[in-house]
Amino acid sequence: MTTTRTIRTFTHLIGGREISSPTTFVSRNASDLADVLGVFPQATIEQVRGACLAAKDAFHRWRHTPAPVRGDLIGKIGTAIEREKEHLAYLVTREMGKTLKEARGDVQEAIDTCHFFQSEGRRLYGQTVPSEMPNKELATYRRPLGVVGIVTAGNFPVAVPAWKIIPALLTGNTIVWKPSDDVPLTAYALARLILEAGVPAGVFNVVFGPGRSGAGEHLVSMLDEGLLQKIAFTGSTAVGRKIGEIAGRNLTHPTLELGGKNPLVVMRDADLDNAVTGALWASFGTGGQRCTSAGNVLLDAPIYEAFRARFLARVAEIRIGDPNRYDDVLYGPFINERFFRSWEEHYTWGETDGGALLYGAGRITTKSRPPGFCGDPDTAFFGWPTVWEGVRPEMRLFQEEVFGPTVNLVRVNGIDEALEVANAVEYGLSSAIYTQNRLWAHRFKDDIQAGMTSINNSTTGAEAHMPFGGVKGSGNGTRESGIWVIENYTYWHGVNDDVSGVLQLAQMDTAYVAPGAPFHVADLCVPEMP
Ligand code: UN1
Repeated sequence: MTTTRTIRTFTHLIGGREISSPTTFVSRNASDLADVLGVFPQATIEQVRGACLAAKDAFHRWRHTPAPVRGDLIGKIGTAIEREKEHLAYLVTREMGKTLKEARGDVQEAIDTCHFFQSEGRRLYGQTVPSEMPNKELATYRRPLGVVGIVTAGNFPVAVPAWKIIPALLTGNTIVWKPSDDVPLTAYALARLILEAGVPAGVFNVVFGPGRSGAGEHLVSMLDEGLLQKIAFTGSTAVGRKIGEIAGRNLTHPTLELGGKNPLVVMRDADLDNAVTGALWASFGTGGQRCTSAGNVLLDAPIYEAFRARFLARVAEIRIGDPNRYDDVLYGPFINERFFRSWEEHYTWGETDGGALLYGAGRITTKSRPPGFCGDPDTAFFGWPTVWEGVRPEMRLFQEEVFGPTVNLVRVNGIDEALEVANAVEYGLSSAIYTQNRLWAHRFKDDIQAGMTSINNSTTGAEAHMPFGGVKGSGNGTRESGIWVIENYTYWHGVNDDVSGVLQLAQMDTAYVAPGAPFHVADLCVPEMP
């Protein structure tokens, strides 16, 4: 659908001002690439530096704004997002391509995050600690880090930025945010709601542009200029490693939320209907474009054939199409052409590695469309739901994140092999097991190498106040959400307050109690112990 409405040009939001750039890019409707949603500026390195300097100038005042007052502002951000929930969700569906139901969930996750952190402003506890000296007090304080650079992906355009922005603001940091160039319109809308709530000029700044050779790289390079005290990133493991190196050489601790190839195990005693529904949603919900999507479904040998038959029957019924026009589709288009191309390439891995293709035929076109496809496939990049079997841990199909609608069925025999195979992947973000056996469920949650585990539920769908993050190739151990994220935006400051009026030397002047003469219990043992 081509429209005749005027296309609006947007600006960066830096230091309370609207700033344009010499070069621009456009945002498109993910389901109809001819539909342009807006024109956005591409920040130059000078503009990114300017944004960091604005954030640096604003830091002193913001860190001295009392935390309960900052919390109140977070509450106002939540209220603004809640008020605009339907419109924001509409933008998410158009720009990113997830269904409206999921888009509402994406926005709700940001509202939940605001609700959580609003009261955290009244609870940013430190500790009082006993001293070994008289008339001396010890206490700990959480201190903000300074200017935080935030770089986010396009698949959760509201929730994932909020996971970073909200706790960073609450704890007294100032921010420069570079949203994904797949979703600048949603990002702009979210940013305006954050500013509307009353965030002082310079505390929260937004720069637009591409990641590679653009605003994203410029922002990361500000670590080397000493203008950022932290970078927080959600995206691929390859980019995360590079950011981690730059952050490391500047002795800063980045937040890195990276890829996943998440295992979902179905044991022989599982409720198969529930497991098939869960596996279908985990693999194909959001078109597989969640870092928590299931990549390998591990099936216990006795139920392998039964599961496969039921799963394939359900896959053939999946409804796919433009979620703006069809409200019953399971998934829409690829977020961008790059994700489509790498998903398309994974078909060649299957051929090279010897995986057997059970279902799927690459890009959906007018000549090649699955039975559940609705509408015109040529308006964007849509992919067939794809299912492989005969996949083993040494294969690329098993190991690498694809970020698209594809899943591998992997045969295992018993809980020991299920765990061994589930842990054979280089990632460790999410995981799931379907079983009624409490011991198997217990062993899985005890031994699985992952940051998150579901028992009888999908690998996706973490709640907004649980620790989100992974192990191994999925990140550097930082966590988002809930109380755990606060560690990543503050440092602990230990304070000794000596009111004694004299120099008291810890460890040396401490009046440890002198022990009395030793008492030997053996003296009471009559007759003597053999
Ligand atoms: C992501 O894909 O980067 O747990 C985040 C989930 C969502 C968040 C996913 N709540 O699937």
